[in-house]
Amino acid sequence: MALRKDFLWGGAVAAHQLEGGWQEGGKGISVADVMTAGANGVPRRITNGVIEGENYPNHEAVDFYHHYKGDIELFAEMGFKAFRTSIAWTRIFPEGDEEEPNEEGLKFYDDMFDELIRHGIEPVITLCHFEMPMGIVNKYGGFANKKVIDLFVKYARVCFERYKDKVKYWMTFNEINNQTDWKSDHHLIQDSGIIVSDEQRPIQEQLMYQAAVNELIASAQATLVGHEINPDFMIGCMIAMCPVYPATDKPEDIMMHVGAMHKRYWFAEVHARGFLPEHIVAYWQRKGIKIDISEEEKEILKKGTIDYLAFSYYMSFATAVQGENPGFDYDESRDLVRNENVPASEWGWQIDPMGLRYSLNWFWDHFHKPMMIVENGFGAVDTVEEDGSIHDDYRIDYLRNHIQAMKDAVDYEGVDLLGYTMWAPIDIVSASTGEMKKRYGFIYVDKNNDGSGTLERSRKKSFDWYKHVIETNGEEL
Ligand code: P53
Repeated sequence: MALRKDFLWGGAVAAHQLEGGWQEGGKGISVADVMTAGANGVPRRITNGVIEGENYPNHEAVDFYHHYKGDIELFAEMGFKAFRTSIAWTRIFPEGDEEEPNEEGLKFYDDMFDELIRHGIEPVITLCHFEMPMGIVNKYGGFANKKVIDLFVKYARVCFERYKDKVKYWMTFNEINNQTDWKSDHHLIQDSGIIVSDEQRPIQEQLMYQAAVNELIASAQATLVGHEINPDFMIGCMIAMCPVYPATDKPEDIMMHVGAMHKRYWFAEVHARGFLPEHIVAYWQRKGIKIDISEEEKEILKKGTIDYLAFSYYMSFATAVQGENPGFDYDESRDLVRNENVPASEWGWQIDPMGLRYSLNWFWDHFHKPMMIVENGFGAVDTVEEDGSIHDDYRIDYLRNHIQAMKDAVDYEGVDLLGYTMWAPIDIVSASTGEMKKRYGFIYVDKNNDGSGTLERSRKKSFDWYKHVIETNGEEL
């Protein structure tokens, strides 16, 4: 088997990481707007509102808001068939709970989608990519609150209705499973809009599970609404796939791998199969975690399953059992070990192309749903030569090896793959660190960590390489 003829080659980004224009067109403040710039090993801080004198890299980002026409022109030059981005919830509902949507925000995406379509590029759209309105965080406490389900479904309905003739491929929540690492304040606010108060610290894990369940219900409900509006919609989930290998062949480590896969991927089980898997229900009971879910909501989960499974893949993890742990309960902040069989990037992300083939097989064997790889890429420091050229052979190597592994899963194992949108075709703000210098793009943007730079765009060596990959439908890497 080979890649399908209509394979969706392209690139992926998220609104808050490239648009900028944080106060333009009536946009409200999102969780990304209160995150400061961090660095490698230095976490981003979440400030109480926007504070004068702090560096918030997402406020301007790379100003796609004003540059999108030129940028799309460059994507078209590479031959993109698809472009994945997100709608900033705060452009449509600035606070999150308004009666009426913001027309100027809707208009911006109308124009941008038109521009893509004019170039023959299919928009692939995420509804919620780490950019929940701060209004929802402050007034409702984020997704731990059931009321937020309705706010999300309303927002989804507005988008589906408005763009029903322009967008076919949708995703509800980006990397819904990053919050598996529930001890991380960063993941809780990014995924669920939760800022944990001192009183809530003891129930932090329960808060995460309740928020995730509410998101899964909201996702299923939105999927049902979307299919009513346009039965041709393809509505998917989006999972951060970092397969967790057993570090050794000790039986306990194998079970630890099973426990880790359960904890990281039960989200996908609900999205794809429509019910809460037994292992997670058993875990909640054992830990005294109380989850509020009605019979009616369970019915929604059952009916609103996904049409395709989208996932990101950057790296694999490895785990080994640490001491007494009969439940093989995986704690992501404790149970990961370095896998010495694979190298790592400067940011410590383990580079493992075979892990992508493994992931495609794991998802396929579990769910038998069509898949899309909606993120895969290499964050690295680029050097601009005297003449302005950038020789990013390390990026080409990373992508080549991963695309080869993806093709192998199609050729050898016959998995059903719809497309591949690499992260990110143009340099943008890093989600985890807020840096500019952790670059992913084929297109260089002259912008630095401290916010300086002309925002000028230029082509890296990888630009022509990817163009050729698309031209040959992945035959020549
Ligand atoms: P940055 C963790 C693990 C894997 C992917 O990440 C992750 C994360 C959370 O940061 O995020 C995804 O920019 C995410 C994108 C993000 C991209 O990976 O930290 O969906 O928004 O930019 C790359 O290097």
